[in-house]
Amino acid sequence: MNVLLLSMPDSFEHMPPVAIRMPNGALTSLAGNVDPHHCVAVADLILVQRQVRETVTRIIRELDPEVVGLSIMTFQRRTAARIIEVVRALRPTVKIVVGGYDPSLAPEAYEEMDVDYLVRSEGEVTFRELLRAVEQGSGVDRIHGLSYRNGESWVHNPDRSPHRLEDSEIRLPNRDARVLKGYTLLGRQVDVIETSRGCTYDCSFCSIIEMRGRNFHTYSFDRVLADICDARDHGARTIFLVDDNITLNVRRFEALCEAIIAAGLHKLDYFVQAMTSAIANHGESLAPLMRGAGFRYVFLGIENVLEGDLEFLRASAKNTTRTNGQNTGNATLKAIDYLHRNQMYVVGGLIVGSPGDTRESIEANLEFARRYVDWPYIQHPTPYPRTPMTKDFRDQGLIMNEKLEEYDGTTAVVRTEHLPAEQVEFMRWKAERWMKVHHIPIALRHDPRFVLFQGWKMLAHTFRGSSIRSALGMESEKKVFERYRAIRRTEREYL
Ligand code: B12
Ligand code: SF4
Repeated sequence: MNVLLLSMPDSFEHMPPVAIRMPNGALTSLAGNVDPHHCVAVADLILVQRQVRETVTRIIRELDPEVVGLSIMTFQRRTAARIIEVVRALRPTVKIVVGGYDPSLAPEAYEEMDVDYLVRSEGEVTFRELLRAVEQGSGVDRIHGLSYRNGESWVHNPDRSPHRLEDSEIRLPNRDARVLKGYTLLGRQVDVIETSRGCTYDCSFCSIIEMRGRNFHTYSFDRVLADICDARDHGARTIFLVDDNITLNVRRFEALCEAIIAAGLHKLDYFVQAMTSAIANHGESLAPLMRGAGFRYVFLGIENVLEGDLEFLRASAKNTTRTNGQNTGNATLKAIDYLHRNQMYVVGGLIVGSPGDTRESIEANLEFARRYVDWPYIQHPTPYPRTPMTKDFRDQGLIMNEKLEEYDGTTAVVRTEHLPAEQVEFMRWKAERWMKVHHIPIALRHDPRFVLFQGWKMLAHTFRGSSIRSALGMESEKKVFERYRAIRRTEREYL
């Protein structure tokens, strides 16, 4: 059968498509795990953000798929609904399947759409079984993890347990299935790799626990190294490790760094997400190994520098440093110090706008970011389906905006007890633009060609909304902010 898999074009403020266009790892993993006689095409629509309708139409005409699958996050739901309409109009009898975080956590939202099947949580085996059933015209009622339309109603089969990745059931991704080009991270071709899945923490803003429960499974190093080689052979020079929490098992992470070095794969650049506590408590041995293996940017889940906010976010435990078995305070500064001493850069993941936040508490976090992080990745708490935080915000009546396409992390959709949502967003936006400018000399040293040719576009993106009048101080920052928000609104209309 011909199968088309699509990821959505929607991006958010910290992923300017001029500089960052990453592949969706889920779709190549699905493509690598269907029965081999199927012909699968993967199209990451982030690569054609301004030609979505034309591209989907062209690929559907060329491939003539019997099944079309879409991978969807919550802020992409509206775009997904529009793409589904386009696909249905072109091929009325095609089977449409949705999967990913949003369909898994809010399946009811898809029952109103013209969708045939919905895959909940991990998809490789469920999707493989679904294609077999569609091809053979057999029933789907025994496929775990699948929901399907049955006349006017929907049937939700029992859940599928998380895969034990250790048993090698999940084969390598199929990167040959990609039909669009142009992946980049600051001018170098980028690819994504998984070494593990799952997390045992339960931060209140994170969707992971509702998605798959509290567990942690790992791929063998042989498989991970083969995956990195495959990404490199497909042209990647930068690798993004998309593990939910690779730092849960620090000894394994250290051994992985050693394996990357031993395999000679340390000449690639690596990006990874990490907990501050793991880096702070094991940085002495871990950080030099990471640097040796080629890690360059580390996305640190700092979340907040104030204890009260960390408690609300349920993120205190993963941000605590320990000395001689005793908790000895916040781990963030120690973690940053280890990374900096080993020539790595810190992408500072912070969340501002929790219910108790005041102007002063937000400013304390922004000031921290100005002083210590190399690249800010500051977001607002966003009430994604079924997270514990969503319930807290709803109970307190603090959710101000129900337009899901604006749930992109940098649009404040909740207010605090003391500040309106817009004020929270304004403070972050104003501070963050200048923090990004400070990183340009470092990017210039590493990627001079890219920064010289594309740097101005990145600056234009960062400062969109500004004008000559505002640069001369003849217009207020609030006015520029309003223009920026209007531009964001039009950007979100992908088709
Ligand atoms: C890596 C990652 C990123 C990377 C993305 C790199 C990339 N291009 O892949 C970066 C850092 C750039 C990123 C950015 C964002 N992310 Co993010 N990210 C993740 C993370 C850590 C892992 C996702 C991943 O790749 N997993 C590996 C793949 C294989 O698993 P998977 O995606 O779940 O796919 C499986 C199933 O879902 C299913 N499936 C998925 N799609 C489909 C489609 C079909 C047809 C089928 C059948 C099955 C299926 O099968 C797959 C294989 O088993 C998750 C989870 C977490 N712990 O935080 C968050 C997460 C997905 N991100 C999230 C969000 C909100 C964002 C941002 C909007 C803001 C932010 N928080 O940073 C931006 C938006 C990016 C953009 N487009 O502009 C949310 C989504 C919540 C929601 N309800 O929508 C998550 C869950 C984090 C959270 N807050 O809880 N992210
Ligand atoms: S540590 Fe990271 S992956 Fe784990 S629950 Fe918290 S935010 Fe989610």
